[in-house]
Amino acid sequence: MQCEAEVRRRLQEAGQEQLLRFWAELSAGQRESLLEELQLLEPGELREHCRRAQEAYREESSAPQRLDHRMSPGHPDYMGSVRRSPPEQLQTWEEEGFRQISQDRVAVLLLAGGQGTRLGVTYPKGMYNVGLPSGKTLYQIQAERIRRLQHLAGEKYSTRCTVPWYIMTSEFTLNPTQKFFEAHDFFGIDRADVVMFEQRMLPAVGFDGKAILERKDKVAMAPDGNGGLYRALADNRILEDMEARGIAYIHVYCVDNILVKMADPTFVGFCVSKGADCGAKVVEKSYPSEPVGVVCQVDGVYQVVEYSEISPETAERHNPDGSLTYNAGNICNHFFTLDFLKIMARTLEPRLGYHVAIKKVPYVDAEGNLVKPVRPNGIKMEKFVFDVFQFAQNFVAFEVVREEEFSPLKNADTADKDTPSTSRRALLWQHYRWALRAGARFTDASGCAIAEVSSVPEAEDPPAVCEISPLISYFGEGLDVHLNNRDLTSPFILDIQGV
Ligand code: UD2
Repeated sequence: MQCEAEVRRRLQEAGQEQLLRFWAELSAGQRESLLEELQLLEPGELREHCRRAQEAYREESSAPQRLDHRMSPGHPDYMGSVRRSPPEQLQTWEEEGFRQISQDRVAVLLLAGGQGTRLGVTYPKGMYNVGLPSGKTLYQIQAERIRRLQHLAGEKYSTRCTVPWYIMTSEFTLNPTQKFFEAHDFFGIDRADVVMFEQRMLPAVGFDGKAILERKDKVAMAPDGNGGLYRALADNRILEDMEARGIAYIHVYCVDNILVKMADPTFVGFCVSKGADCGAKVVEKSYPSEPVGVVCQVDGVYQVVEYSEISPETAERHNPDGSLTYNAGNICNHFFTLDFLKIMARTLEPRLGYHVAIKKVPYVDAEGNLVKPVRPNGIKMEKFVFDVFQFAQNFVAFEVVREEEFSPLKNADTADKDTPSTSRRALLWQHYRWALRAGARFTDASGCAIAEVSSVPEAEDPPAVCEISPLISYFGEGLDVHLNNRDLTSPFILDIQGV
């Protein structure tokens, strides 16, 4: 380990020697952990990071970055759609996806390094239980979907296949995620097929261009955004692992969408059939100011424009037929070929720009008191996973049905959107619809029939509660054999123990 004098010299070189200002007060253990943290910060990079953060903050506060005048919706040809494609076409794509999965050519990659601050829990979001009758967490649901998918693809093509699960974590989420998976025996997945790796962290910077101390012996660090993926892939030799397993296609998704269709064969098959190197799933925005990014073109190349980068007027723009002009809501479900990821991680990553987020960052003041700021005081710099779209040779988008595929968990139940309750309801409504389609009828505890309801009032629970294990059905398939012509008492759970 480097000694204090060496670390001090490096910090001086970076213009950040304030990080050692409490040195004299620290115990031997605290000194050691601070030196350990600081020696990882390369002086040139640290100086540049702090300079860039301050500059980005100044630009952002003088004139927020708006991209409106450079945006266009893109040519309709790049977009496939579940709603607008004939069933035979969807089936062809699905078969292609299953074929690739059955040959061990498809992996899923979960972005799980975020801090989940809006949800307000101290543990990783994937460990969250939204209150389903089974009590399953998001991680368990996802694991069971992978297992079912392997089974379906294997059955179709008479193979034993594997969909490896790569999980990008950060300093905040790696340990608890590992422990959680171990405590649950990897939810029945072979642990060799679950590969966790860590993204990098970057110092949070004050408005004066100085990195912030969150304790006397600890720099305030934050993950480098979900676009930190590309550096993390290179740092951890993940692409080599994929190559060794024969993976060609990767479905990247974010942790908080309870309806996520991992390695969705239709989406994978669509992208593969189009010869795409890069693809995104989208849903129609539900209202103009909805906080999702929109997939569109900027200066003629595809990219996602975040909700913060678009003015209310542009978000409100309508086409002559009444539809929204910028309607393709990004749901953080991306397709990449391994070859594309290799080019990104090994060559083009430095060309991805940073996005600036102004946040409240707890810090120690000059007197050494811990302060929880009431107003934003710090700059965090992040890269975004979708910023690579601009480098795609053949970018495609695939529009899916929101009720079937997108219900993110972002906020605590005190909010009215994207909460544990809305996620739980979205899943229970979906399973209720599947059960009805399979021919089930519902009764209450006293045996009275519960009338069927087909529309989905967002704020209400379905009339009957029915939860179906992903180990039994991935997208509603194969339920007739379990549910046709059956009277089910609500609440009803269909799990493998009951089959
Ligand atoms: C993301 C999308 C947004 C929209 C929305 C839909 C990005 C940058 N924005 O916005 O366009 O599609 O989702 O739900 O993708 N994460 C990391 N490391 C980090 C930061 C985040 O792994 O340093 C993960 C995080 O754990 C989560 C995902 O990235 O799984 C999305 O992060 P978020 O919830 O902060 O993104 P959000 O909701 O602002």
